[in-house]
Amino acid sequence: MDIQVVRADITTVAADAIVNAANPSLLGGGGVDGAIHRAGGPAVLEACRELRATSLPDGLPRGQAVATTAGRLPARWVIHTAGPVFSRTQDRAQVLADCYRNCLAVADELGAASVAFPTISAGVYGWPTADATRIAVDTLAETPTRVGTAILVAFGDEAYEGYLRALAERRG
Ligand code: AR6
Repeated sequence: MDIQVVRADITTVAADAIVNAANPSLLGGGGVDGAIHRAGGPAVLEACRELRATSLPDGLPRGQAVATTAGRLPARWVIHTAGPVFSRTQDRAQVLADCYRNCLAVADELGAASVAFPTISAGVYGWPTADATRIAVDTLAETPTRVGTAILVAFGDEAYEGYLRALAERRG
């Protein structure tokens, strides 16, 4: 899989699927979640409510992922995942890696050729950006998938530099 890094607002990225750093309720919030619901329009929230009423009555477990329509966004699907709140214990890092792995698994089921990711857990959930970007790069590079292109969307300089550093270290 080709891994690209861009500086952008993810709601403007025309990938087949964009990933939402959501929460277990799936019913919206701040940060990138708020931006995606605002730009995608009511169809995205409607699809999330439908999931809560059917397959996910208790919400989306952290580390898991589920797809909905992208509404008015320039993407075909939104893949929602709920990241872990930061703590220094190793199992929390596994849950963050699970978010990336499960988003790719959902993208494979959809047949998405390109997937754009925000820096999951690096905002409201408090994960240090340098560590969050490294987990993103390492997990995406090491997960088998039919997705051709992963687009890492940096919303600031720290994330942009973190992605580039993590990629450079992998490429030696
Ligand atoms: N495009 C790309 N990246 C963005 C955008 C955007 N429009 N807006 C923010 N980011 P956060 P989390 C970056 O807080 O830490 C919500 O309330 C941001 O700079 O959106 O996983 C949810 O409902 C940061 O690098 O998500 C949950 O309750 C990254 O996206 C909770 O926040 C993630 O920041 C999830 O917290």
